[in-house]
Amino acid sequence: MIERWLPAAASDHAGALDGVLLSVHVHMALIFVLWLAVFVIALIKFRGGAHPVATQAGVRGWWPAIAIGLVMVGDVILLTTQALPAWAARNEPPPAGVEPVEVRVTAEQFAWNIHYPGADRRFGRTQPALVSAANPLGIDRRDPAAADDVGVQHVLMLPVNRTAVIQLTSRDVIHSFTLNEMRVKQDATPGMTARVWFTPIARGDWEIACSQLCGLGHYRMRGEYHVVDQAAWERWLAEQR
Ligand SMILES: [Cu+2]
Repeated sequence: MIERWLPAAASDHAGALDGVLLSVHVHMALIFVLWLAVFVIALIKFRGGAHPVATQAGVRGWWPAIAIGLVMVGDVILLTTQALPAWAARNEPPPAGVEPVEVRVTAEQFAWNIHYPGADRRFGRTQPALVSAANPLGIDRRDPAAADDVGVQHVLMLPVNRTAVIQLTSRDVIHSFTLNEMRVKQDATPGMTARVWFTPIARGDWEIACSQLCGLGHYRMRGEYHVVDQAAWERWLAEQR
């Protein structure tokens, strides 16, 4: 129902998060309508014409407590049945038994540097001293594990229906790695590596956004991400090497 106002839901957990969003909005809409009704009733009932002298006593009764109690009950139901389970599922490690695609993403002002480990599934050594325009990740090609590694800027390529694990960090300030269609948003913090995982379930071409105001060039800190077939993904990786 809420999907029509949202970007495409293209990961397997997107439905759960959209469900939380919908429930929160329904909850807030109900509260808004009821408070508005109380407000309008109060405006009419306690208008100056009917009450020339103000009373300091206020309104007595159980209704205010019942109303606030109902809101709290609604909040607790929402938290325990939807929000906390969805959050807990995101914090679990990726499901055992599946072979995830692991990618490192290093944010910087104002770029996304993306490191693929290649066919050996091992990330080669990186060294800050080797960082240059041609090698933004500083991949050390003398390391055998780095021989088939791929380092690119701004292009995240993922195979469909395979869990992707992103190891995310930043080289300078805090950025926020955002894949709207995957319902993924994670801060990239210098000195820390955050792990975020998801499973794309639909093919498509979308945009990586930075959703943390990170400097003057924040607006142009965009990348692209593509979810493609396994074969197309392997072909693309081979082409990059
Ligand atoms: Cu940024």
